[in-house]
Amino acid sequence: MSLEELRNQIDSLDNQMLEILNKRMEVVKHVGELKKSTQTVIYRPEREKQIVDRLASMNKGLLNRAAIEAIYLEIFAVSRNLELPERIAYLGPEGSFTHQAAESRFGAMSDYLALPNIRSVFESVDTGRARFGVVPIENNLEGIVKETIDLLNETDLKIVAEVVISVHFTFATKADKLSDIKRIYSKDIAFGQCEKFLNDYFGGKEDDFFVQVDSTSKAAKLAGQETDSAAICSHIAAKLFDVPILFDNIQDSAQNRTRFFIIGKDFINQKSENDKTTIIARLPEDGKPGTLVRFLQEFESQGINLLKIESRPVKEGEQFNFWFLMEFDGYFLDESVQKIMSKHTSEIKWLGSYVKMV
Ligand code: PRE
Repeated sequence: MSLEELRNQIDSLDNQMLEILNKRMEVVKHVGELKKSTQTVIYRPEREKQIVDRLASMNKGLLNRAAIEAIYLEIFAVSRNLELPERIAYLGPEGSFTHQAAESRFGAMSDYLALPNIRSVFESVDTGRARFGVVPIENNLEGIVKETIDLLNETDLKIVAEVVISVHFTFATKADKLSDIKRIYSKDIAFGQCEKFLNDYFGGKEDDFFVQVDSTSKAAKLAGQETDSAAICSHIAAKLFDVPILFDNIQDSAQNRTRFFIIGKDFINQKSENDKTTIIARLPEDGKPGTLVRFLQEFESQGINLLKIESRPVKEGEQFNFWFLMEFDGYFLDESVQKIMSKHTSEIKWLGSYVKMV
């Protein structure tokens, strides 16, 4: 078959797809109206996952799960915007890994707001300027993001979903050849995480060849303005500032993953088949030995699998007291979870139950 004939086939399939997508949007519009009349929330991560799971399991064609998911996340983002335009605040700048995490969940169509720090993301959600916020919670190489868990402790915002993305650095430049490059911009952490690549390609260069800037997005922006510079940055930043990617995945460790929380106000997910719950526990500080051990044993006796426990110092008071951020398998209304939560109502703050991604 000729290229023209093949393209004609594609055009006709695209026509059908457009028609079907518009039909889907008609139904979505009705869902939006129904939700408006019943004051129900638009974003339903567990329903979105159910749709992707179902399609991936029945799929017989060339698309793999990741492709189906990528296409559907955009469809969901358009659907949600049709139901009610929602603004998403994230820890900026534009092109940051948090931006990448936000886009991976809310698609390219949503209305995004890049904010300079984690506290302002919480504030914008709390005051209703944004419907959801996206903040980092932990990185497998660098550990927990203390500011995020402290703000979850201080505010009444809830965890709507978790997103995990692999941190891949790219090497982007407008230079035609590597030998034309006079400087590389990036952030200190990114230089540190791409040492092997830098040694292999730029070993022996003077120190001022490597220029440290505040963010990898800024690096991409600068490299986009000069034809003899390069940036080590995220994929999304290179795309955003139109800098061609010369090498992808240049980080030393393939295991660099960051977990993000999507936060919202007054948000409760419905139960899915695979939920995780996050709580904060402030146990009595009566000085008696074994308080924490006994609390943890309650999870064991209820058959609940604990996933994480992080301790944080209480800021007020003269003593060194602690509170704990804990995560475990299950939904907050499960009988076993309720047994513990109802016994410790004054000591437990529920932060959310959401679809488990890791
Ligand atoms: C829909 C859109 C947004 C939600 O996050 C989940 C699903 C969809 O496009 O399928 C529809 C919808 O609003 C819903 O099923 O609750």
